[in-house]
Amino acid sequence: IKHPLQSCWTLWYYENDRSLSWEQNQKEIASFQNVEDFWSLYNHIKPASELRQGTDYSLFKKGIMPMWEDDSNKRGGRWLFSLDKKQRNNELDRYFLDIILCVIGEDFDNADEICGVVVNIRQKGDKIGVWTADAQNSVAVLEIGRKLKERLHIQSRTVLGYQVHKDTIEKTGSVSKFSYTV
Ligand code: M7G
Repeated sequence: IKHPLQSCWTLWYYENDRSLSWEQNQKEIASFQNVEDFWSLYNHIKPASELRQGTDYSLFKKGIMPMWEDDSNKRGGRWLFSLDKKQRNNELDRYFLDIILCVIGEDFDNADEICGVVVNIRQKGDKIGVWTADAQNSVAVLEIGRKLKERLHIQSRTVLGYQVHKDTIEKTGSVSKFSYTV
């Protein structure tokens, strides 16, 4: 017997091919809706730490594209986990897996607000984002942020920030402000 998940999830892979648009570089890999199929997929793909720089994995509820423009994302934002370079070797994969398990387990009062998870593999430091649907829904955003921080055993003095996608899109320079912190 397979153990069903609350939602069906789709894994995407992004690779930067300059001859294609950003959207065209998002490739759908596979979908799953039970725990066993999640593990066979997870065990089959390269861990994030072994991907090339400039690539992403995105795991979104089926039907939501892993981009700001999707109707489910356009009013939303992300809880951002910024890792430093040395964390790729020992912490990135564990963080990403723990976040995925929280998200697909829908272990939140406001699990409906979660759209997906993205990991960006970048030279300047890898990032994991947990995308939620409505940046104005402060109750949901904060509940999700607090729970993630607790589940991932992030030290209380480490600040986790939430960025509204609109601010990320319009940002000038390399930093965009946090609308919430936990
Ligand atoms: P990134 O890959 O999120 O982070 O954004 P990085 O700056 O650390 O590499 C890099 C660029 O990819 C953005 O400036 C956009 O040009 C493009 N991009 C990223 N995202 C998440 C989107 C998206 O959702 N939609 C579109 N159209 N472009 C995006």
